[in-house]
Amino acid sequence: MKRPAALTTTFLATCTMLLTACGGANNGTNSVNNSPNITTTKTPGTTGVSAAIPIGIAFAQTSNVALLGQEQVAGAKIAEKYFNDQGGINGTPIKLVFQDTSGDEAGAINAFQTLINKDKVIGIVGPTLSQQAFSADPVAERAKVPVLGASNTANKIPEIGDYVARVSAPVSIVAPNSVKAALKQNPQIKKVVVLYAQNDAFSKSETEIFQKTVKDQGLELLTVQKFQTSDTDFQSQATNTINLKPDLIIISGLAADGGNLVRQLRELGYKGLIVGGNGMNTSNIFPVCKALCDGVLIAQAYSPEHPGEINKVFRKAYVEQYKKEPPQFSAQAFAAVQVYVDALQTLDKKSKVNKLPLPQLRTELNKQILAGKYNTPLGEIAFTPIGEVIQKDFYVAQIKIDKDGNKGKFSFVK
Ligand code: 1QQ
Repeated sequence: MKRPAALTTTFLATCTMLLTACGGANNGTNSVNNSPNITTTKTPGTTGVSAAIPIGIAFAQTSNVALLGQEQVAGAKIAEKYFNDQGGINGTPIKLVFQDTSGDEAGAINAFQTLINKDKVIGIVGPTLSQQAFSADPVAERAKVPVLGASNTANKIPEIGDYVARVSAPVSIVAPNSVKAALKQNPQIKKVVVLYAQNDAFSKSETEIFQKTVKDQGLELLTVQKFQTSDTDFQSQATNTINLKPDLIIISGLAADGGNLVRQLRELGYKGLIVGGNGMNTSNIFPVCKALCDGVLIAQAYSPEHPGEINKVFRKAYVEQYKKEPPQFSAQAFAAVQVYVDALQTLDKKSKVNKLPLPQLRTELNKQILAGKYNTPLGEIAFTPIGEVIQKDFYVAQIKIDKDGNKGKFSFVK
């Protein structure tokens, strides 16, 4: 058996790539930034943002969840530079304040508390996972600080509170597209196995949608198999799955576990189509399943080809820096920062934002976010009164890995 060796190699490869990503759980100290904050209040009771307007960014920069979070950091940084080059908020620059959420709830709560109480941000983008949002967003809600989810796609995220909205379209709208794309590629598909990570809120929410889609499409659901996002050995689930001879396998998990599951299904001989969910929507799974990632279908809430000026600018900046097409998580993070910038600009024209007391600015900004329309790289978006994103265009991509098994890309099929 060469599986254990392959597993170790994969884990090491992932760690090397991420540098700090495999350092373990957040102990609550590594996300605290002790350097002086140039945007600290100078005028008592106001934001005192003479230097820059601080926007909090709470993404996973360590742990396996950084496989997803690092793409978000990239998108947010491109937005910061672009909008400041354009003059910021009517002449005042924005400053993104990054706090690492790591991969769990405690890390996200810690990052939110630091951003709200120490960094005195006007609003927050994040956290990376819905699993984290259900714990951390209520902290912002109680403090009356706006939160924009840039990657939270589980059911009932906007319902967390009045100050919670998202630019990331929900699983109910995005996920069915990939199953339909699979049926288009292989109309013979009848029998389906669904697998999901039972310790992750997003995966549980997405699998419900996948299971409903399977039934709605008149397909037979052979079995539902569960795993944990921390699992690396999927021998039993993969064997149970393959023994039932499915024509399609649908996985809801995160990047490391999802990638390993794909790899082990292929190693055990599965030849049919695989649909992966949003947690696998990153080229950071390529080092995990390598050539065996080839062919996985994943629905997308962003296409690099989306027409429109702002997407051209974003795409060009991303390609110049990273030498590949921008991924969905980067585009959504850019869009979330843009929503803050556009809303602040509108608000600033009514009453100068750096003159408003911070609590009032946070509340006014929250109202303005929900009222606006935004022309982003995701297309034109707006929000329902409870903060759910309204977005028009969705896509499906398929992973294509080069012959040598080392490089790959997301190729759009719809
Ligand atoms: C969620 C997600 C993640 C997989 C995105 C990074 O969609 O947790 O809601």
